[in-house]
Amino acid sequence: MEETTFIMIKPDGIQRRLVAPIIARFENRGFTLVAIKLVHASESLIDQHYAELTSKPFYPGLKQYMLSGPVVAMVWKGKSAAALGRAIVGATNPKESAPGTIRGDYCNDVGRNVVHASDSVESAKREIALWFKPEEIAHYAPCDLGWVYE
Ligand code: DAT
Ligand code: MG
Repeated sequence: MEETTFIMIKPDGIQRRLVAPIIARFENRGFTLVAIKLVHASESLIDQHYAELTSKPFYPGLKQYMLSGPVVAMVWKGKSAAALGRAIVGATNPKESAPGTIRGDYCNDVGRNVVHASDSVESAKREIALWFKPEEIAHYAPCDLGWVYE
């Protein structure tokens, strides 16, 4: 239950006023919100966040998109948070993201896929450390945990 994942609402998610519906998906699934902030990222932050992708042909467009407005950076906690977070967000390419996932319900194009989710426990640790200082992470136990988890 201590696992955490990094979820980010991308600039199009904010511009399209999807912040509340996206957050609701994680709350409804029993995740615990432990960090949240609105960030207009720097070039260096985006380069570090997407370090594995900087040589891809689509990277300049991805970077311009990620710098085009603020994002909502969040850390969510829960059992299998990284894997479950990916499942809630859906496949990278909206053509493959299933209805019922965030991308499957709100996106049309891979370059405007409204939300990011860490792809593994290791990526989550790296991304959380990149976007948040340790003191920005809250430590508390929601009162309904016994009703979310057996
Ligand atoms: P994900 O965001 O599902 O983890 P990723 O890490 O492979 O996917 O890529 C990061 C983002 O880059 C992705 O959300 C959208 C963009 N992207 C990935 N592949 C792309 C492609 N073939 N063309 C355009 N944009 C792409
Ligand atoms: Mg990824």
